[in-house]
Amino acid sequence: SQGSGIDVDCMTLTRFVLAEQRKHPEATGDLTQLITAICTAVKATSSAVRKAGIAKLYGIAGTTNTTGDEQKKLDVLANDLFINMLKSSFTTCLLVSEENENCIEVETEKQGKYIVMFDPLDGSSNIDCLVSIGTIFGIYRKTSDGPPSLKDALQPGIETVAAGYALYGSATMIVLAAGGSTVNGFMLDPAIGEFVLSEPNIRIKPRGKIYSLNEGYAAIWDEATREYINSKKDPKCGKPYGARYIGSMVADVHRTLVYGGIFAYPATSANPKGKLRLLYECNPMAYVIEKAGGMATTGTQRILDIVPESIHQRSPIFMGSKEDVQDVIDMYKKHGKS
Ligand code: P6P
Repeated sequence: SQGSGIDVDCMTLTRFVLAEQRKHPEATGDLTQLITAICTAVKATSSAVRKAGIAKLYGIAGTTNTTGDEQKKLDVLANDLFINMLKSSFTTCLLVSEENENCIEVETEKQGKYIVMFDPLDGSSNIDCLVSIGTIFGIYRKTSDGPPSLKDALQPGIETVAAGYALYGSATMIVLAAGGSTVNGFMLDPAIGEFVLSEPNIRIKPRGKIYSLNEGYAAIWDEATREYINSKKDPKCGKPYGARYIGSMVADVHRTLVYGGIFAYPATSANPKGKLRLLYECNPMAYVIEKAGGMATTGTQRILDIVPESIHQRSPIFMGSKEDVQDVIDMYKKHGKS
């Protein structure tokens, strides 16, 4: 910078994605346009989240979403922003949102080749106590002939074209895995309203020292989860792991990516498929974690290999440092599940 504090050559997310696009002569620029539209929706959502306490934007909107949670105004606002920005980017043909029971088909005249799964404001139960919340998105290509339909939304996570999340934390950051082999973090600079590359090529440690899950369900975990978590708290050798749980997936997964360790939302006898949704929570986060050198499993199956059967289906998930996740896979094998 030249004393004014402004970096006159800052690497914005738009520049970064454009440079990535230029590496592929056949690229049409649609993905660049799509990711730019997502950035706009994230900036507007970030502004609303930061003002919530002042503008009284939070509070019950009086409607409930498909999962029965009471929708808060910010949920509704974020969902409308993403739907409108994605549709008006002319790059999408089908959308799946946590807030909408059915797939959203883009009007014919605005259709493009991409399908986007997203959770516009994940962790919304934390809004009123000002705990960090986030947006999660996964981008797929429409490969079938004919008009977009439900089957186009039921692709396994391995078909992901790009995925990432926005964290509305002490700062607003987008972490993006866009096709290439690296994961990159972009911090929103409010002075210029741009996402600027701040964490290039994020890699997750092979092993961490933190485990992260809701221990309130310990009595209804399966035996493999119980024995694994006990081995973190009272190891036969080595030091116990630390426990951290925010209860907001984007915040817990981002800490896991940056510090290492393992995040889990396992199956319980009450919820045999756990709580987190495959299409717009598990898959995008699993894609980012794998691209950063980590792993993501149900305990017996790689998350990205699951062939979805419905758009809001849930999946148990253990994700993070590959050696920690491998320990879970070995534990499930020990308990006769593979
Ligand atoms: P629990 C937030 O409501 C959320 O969907 C995720 O962001 C978070 O990881 C999980 O649910 C927390 O669930 O059962 O631990 O409160």
